[in-house]
Amino acid sequence: MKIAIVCYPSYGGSGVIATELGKKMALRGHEVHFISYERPFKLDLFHENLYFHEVEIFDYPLFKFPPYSIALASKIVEVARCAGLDIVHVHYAMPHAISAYLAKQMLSSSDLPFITTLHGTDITLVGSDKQFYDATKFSIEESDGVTAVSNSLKQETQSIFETKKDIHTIHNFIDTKQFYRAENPVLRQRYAQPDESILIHISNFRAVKRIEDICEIFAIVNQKKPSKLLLVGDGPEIIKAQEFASKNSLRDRIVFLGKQERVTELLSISDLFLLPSSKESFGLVALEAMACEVPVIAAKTGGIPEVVNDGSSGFLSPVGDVENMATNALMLLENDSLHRRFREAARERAITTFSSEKILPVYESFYREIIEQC
Ligand code: GMT
Repeated sequence: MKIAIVCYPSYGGSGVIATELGKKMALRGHEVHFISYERPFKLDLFHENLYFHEVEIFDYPLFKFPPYSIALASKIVEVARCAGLDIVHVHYAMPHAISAYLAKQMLSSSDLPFITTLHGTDITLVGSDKQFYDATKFSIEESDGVTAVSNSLKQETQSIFETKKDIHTIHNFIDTKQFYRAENPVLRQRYAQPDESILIHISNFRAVKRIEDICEIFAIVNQKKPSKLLLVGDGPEIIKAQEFASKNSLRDRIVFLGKQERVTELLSISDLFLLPSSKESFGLVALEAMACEVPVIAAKTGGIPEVVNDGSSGFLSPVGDVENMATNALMLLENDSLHRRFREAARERAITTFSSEKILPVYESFYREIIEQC
C-alpha cells in the first residue's frame, strides 16, 4: 500500500505513535509518506520505503496567522498525485482531518480515503472547545475510518459529539525489543544511594498531568522511604515542581532532567512510574515504563485502566488521591518480592497485549478494509 501519515512532528504521544507506525509499515513493505511541518523527531531511520514531505509555511504580511490547514491540504494533494497514494492516515483530528477532507474534495476525480486516529486531547481539550466543536464533529463524521487509542476515548468521543460514527479502538503499541530494562548500576548510583528508591515521571508538564500530585506523592513516600524523583521533560507546569522542591527542602531529592531522547535508560534505573493525570486517553508513557519493568502508580481515569492492570502491573487510585497513591507506592517499594512480581507482570502485559507485532496487523487490515470499501 502507499500510505500518507500526517502528524505533529514534535514531542507528544500522538507524533510518537504516528512515526513508529509509519516506520514499521515501511519495514513491512509499504511505501510511507510522512507529511508535516517538520521532520518528525522519531523519524530517525533511512529506509527506501520512507519519504518525508515538508509543509512549507508561506509567509506574507497579510497573514497574521499563515493558513497551515490549507497548506497541508495542498501538500496532501501534491503527494497523492505524485506518489499515487492509496490512503491518508491522519493523527490528531485538529486540523489534520479537516485538511485531509479538503484534499479529498480537491482530488474529486480520484477518491482518496482517509482515516483519522483520535489521540485524546484532540477530543477532550481542543475538539470539545466551542471554537472547534463543529469542525471536529464534521471531520470525524466525514472520515472514511476513525480509530481511537482506547475504548474510553471512543465512548467519550461518541458522547461528546453525539455521533453514532463507527469508531474502532486500536490501542497504542510498543516495540518491546527497543523498550526493555537494561540494568545500569553505574547510572543508578549517580542518582540514588543503594538504599534509596527511584521514582520517575516523564511528560510535557501541562496542567492535565497534575504536577503537584506527583510532588506530593513523592514527598509522602520519601518521608518513609528515602527516595529520588526524576522529572523528565519540560512544560508550563514544571515551575510548580521547582517551587515545591524549594519550599519543601527537596531540591536535593527531585532531579530536573529536562527533555531527554533516550528515556529507556532512565526507565531502566527506576522503580516506579508516577502518572496521576486528571485525564489520559491511553498513557503511552505508562506503557513505555511497563515495557521497562517499571510498575505504574496512576490515576483511574480515561484509558489508563485499559493499559495498567490495577493490582498486577501497577495500582490505580481516584484522581487527586495522593495519600492512596503514596500508600500503594510504598507497598511496592517496601516489599521486594511483590515489587518483582509487579515488574514482571508489567513487562508481560506490554508484550502480550500491546506489542507492535500484535497491533500493526490490526492497522494494516483496517487500511485494507477502508480502501476496499471506498
Ligand atoms: O498527553 C500528552 O501530553 C500528549 C498527547 C498527544 O496529543 O500527543 O497525548 C495523547 O495521546 C497519546 C498517544 O495516543 C496518549 O498516550 C495520551 O494519553 C494522550 N494524552 C491525553 O489524553 C491527555
